[in-house]
Amino acid sequence: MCGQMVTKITVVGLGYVGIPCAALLADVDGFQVTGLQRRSKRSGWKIDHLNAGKSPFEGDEPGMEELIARVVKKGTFRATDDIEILKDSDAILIDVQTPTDADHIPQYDSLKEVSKQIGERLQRGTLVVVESTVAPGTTQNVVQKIIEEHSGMIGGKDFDLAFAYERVMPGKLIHNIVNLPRIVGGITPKSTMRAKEIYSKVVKAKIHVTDVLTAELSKTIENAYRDVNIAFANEMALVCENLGVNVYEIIEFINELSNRMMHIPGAGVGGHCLPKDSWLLRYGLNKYGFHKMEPQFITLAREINNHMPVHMALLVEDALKKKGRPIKGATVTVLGVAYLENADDTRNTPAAAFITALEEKGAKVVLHDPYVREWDFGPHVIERDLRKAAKNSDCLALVTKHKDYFNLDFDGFRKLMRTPTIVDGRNVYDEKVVTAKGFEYRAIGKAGIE
Ligand code: SAJ
Repeated sequence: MCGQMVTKITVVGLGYVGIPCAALLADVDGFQVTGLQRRSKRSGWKIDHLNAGKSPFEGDEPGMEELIARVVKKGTFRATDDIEILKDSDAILIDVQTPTDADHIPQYDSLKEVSKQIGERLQRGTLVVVESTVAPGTTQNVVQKIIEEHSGMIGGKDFDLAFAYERVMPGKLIHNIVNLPRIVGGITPKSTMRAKEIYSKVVKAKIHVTDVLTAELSKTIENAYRDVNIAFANEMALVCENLGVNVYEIIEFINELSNRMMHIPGAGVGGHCLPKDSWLLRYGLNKYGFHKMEPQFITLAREINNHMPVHMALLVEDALKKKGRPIKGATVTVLGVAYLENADDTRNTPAAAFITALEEKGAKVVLHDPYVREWDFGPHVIERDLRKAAKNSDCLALVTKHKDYFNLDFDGFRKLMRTPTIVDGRNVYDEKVVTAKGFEYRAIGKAGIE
């Protein structure tokens, strides 16, 4: 690096997006990256963990361990909770959480706090990039305003600002940042070009440049599109269950045509983005639109998708009933609490609504997940040993398609369990095989309530 200008980058928020992004940038010659994270009770441990060169992710994350070890060893990456680092940054990337509340209103506490901290320490010429998903209009109306207010500087003149959304998902964190196209929209063409310049060092795919509002809308529309598609698949799954037909067979027929892509129904839609991005879209529209307009499609899709875990509980109840066991007092083993297969991520997992629905019916739940380390959901503990979790149980209810659930020893489990029933929320088991082993089988989209 001798003689080369060093670009100092600070990544604020060390979560599923911030960590891989910071580590990848730190692997670029000439970039010196600091990850900034509050030393909170829940995630403060990550700072020391990362500085020791270790990956904090539990699920499979190809390339992550090596990458973090390498950049820490090289000395181009470190994590800290010292916000003064913001003063010493050429570029600041914001990767904090932007959840929505029970009324679907975005909770921008972290985003606003970070914007204020940046504003108070901003040096002229710094580039700020929002990577967190936000309601359309937020980068300019919230982030820019707060930074300007606390710095006395003007966005686009004294500092640059852009929105550049990520497309990561657990299990593919590095892969998606490097290989998926990126959309970058700045508040001025100069902001856009400066942000693009940074991403061009790590992104191998196309980087599209646009304005900030288009980039923000693109993110929320992209995820609303996926949510609506999944809702359609879920509704068709309920239709097929009701007519005694296997929806997955139909999906295969349809998707054989190269321009069709029917989505996959299931036990529910979770994750940090899909369950809330439609609400962000609606919020931005209500707040910054020219006229009042209530979007209908995306709202209905949210309702349909949110109903799936409740429907799962009805399937459990029906399977148990068939075996002569009332759900009240029954023990249900939940297979998987992560929202995505082979990952440790529980954000907005449909397992939560499913467990609540089961408990409302008087069932006792035992949770199993091979990847999830901790989950802040009531007094429940997560069992790691599948056989222990199934012992004396009345139902195995699969919520997450973890590979660990693929080849179950049905004979062994039938002997372990008090009542042999299986409810399959992700089309993992073959009805014929399972019923031949003496289980009562219910499944989303193919073996419904008769
Ligand atoms: N799901 C279904 N049926 C499907 C697809 C997904 O029920 O056909 C469910 C999953 O089980 C899961 C939820 O939806 O609970 C979300 O799954 P996902 O595969 O969309 O995963 P996310 O939310 O981690 O990632 C999405 C990604 N979008 C796509 O793969 C098209 C990712 O690219 C985005 O970056 C991410 O949202 C995000 O951060 O916005």
